Amino acid sequence: MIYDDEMETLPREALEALQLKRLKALLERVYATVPFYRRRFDECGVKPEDVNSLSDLRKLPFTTKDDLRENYPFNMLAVPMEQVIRIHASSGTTGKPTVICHSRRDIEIWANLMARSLMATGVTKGDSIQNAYGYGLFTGGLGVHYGAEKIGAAVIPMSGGNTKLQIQVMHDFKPTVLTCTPSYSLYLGEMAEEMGYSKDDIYLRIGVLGAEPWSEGIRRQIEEKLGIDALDIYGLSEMMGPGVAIECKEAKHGLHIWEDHFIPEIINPDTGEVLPEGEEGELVITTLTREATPLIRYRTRDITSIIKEPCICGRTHRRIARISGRTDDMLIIRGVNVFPSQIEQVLMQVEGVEPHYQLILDSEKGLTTLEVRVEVSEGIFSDEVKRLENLKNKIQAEIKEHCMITAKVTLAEPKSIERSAGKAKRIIDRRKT
Ligand code: DLL
Repeated sequence: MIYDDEMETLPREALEALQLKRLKALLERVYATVPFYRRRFDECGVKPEDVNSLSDLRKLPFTTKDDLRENYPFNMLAVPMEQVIRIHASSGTTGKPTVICHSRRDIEIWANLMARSLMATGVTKGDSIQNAYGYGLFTGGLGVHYGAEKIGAAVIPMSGGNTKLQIQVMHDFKPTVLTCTPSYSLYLGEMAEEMGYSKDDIYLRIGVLGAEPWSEGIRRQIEEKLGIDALDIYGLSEMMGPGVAIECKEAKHGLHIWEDHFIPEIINPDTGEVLPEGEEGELVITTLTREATPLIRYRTRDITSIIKEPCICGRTHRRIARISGRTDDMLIIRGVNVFPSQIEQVLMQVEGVEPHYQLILDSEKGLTTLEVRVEVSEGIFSDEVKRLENLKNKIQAEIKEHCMITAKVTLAEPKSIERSAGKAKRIIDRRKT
């Protein structure tokens, strides 16, 4: 089912005309109201009226997370503070948090895009949604909540954590949809088992999972454990939150990015050059309709590509490939670049390995070393030492073959790696900085 038939299936030509109209209006607006943008545009020698086609967007400078930090908290505002009705901030593991303000219209559009997204995964009015994304400054909880209400589904505002209660509710209230991070959904599946419930005791049919990278291997594990269709949802606080892009249930391949509100570009992260459609690089997004904190050519640091082929679902908005990592998460092990997702893919192919792992970085004589700590299943762990040793060697060899790096592999006891109610923390950096 399609939430907004007209917009979601708008012919490409009309969609691009709408983008250009919105882009021009946006540039006029930010140039007039945000000193930061006026200064940046002036430095580059461009005026809003120089942008007359979508490809002219390339004339404009990028905006980065550092720009948001330097303008902390409210210097990027494009509307008077009285028009702001909500303020979110991202956690800021490195440095100050980034602050994003929303006008009434921003919240309304976000709710609509979330409604589109949920419906694309197969959620309808009759569904009830166990929303286990965190409510608070994090955008997951409230983002899903407003979208679910828009389509008239019943939301259970659980937020993250309190895992035993989540299972009780999942069993007793019979929700049909689960929204949380992929890693938390695995933990919920594990806890359900521990509490003596099987797949047949829970009634979930769909999982709308995102906020962190995950692989096809993890998807299979989640679908199997919970008996659901697990779909990928992408978003970031800077754009609004969840619902920027979504996998549709028809293709279950690539995520439609809502192009009437966002213009995606893929760039070479080192040179800033725009890459041809289909090539992998850093995703850059321009917000077309955001009022309070519009962003021009915002560098997301997320790595993906644009899928050229039209989708079988009939939506005309292009798809981005599953996010394969972040530019700042790339590991360099003795000169070889590797993303955590590549290691995850290898691990998920090995029988007896559980979807819980950590990548521990350390340094030895100035060089980065990597330890892959991965849980193995119960049966295997109680096996004889020799078999464990063989498994370890096998994982090490597979990593060497597919990622071209040498990693130390440690097998961890089942359930020994800490579980998270939100985004999993998989990289532990012990290098001295
Ligand atoms: O994570 C918003 C969100 C909430 C998205 C719920 C989906 C569901 P931030 O905390 O600002 O916002 O983090 C944004 O998380 O730049 C990506 O690196 C990562 N991310 C989000 N969704 C995905 C995904 C929310 N589906 C950052 N796959 C982004 C991979 C994702 N990474």
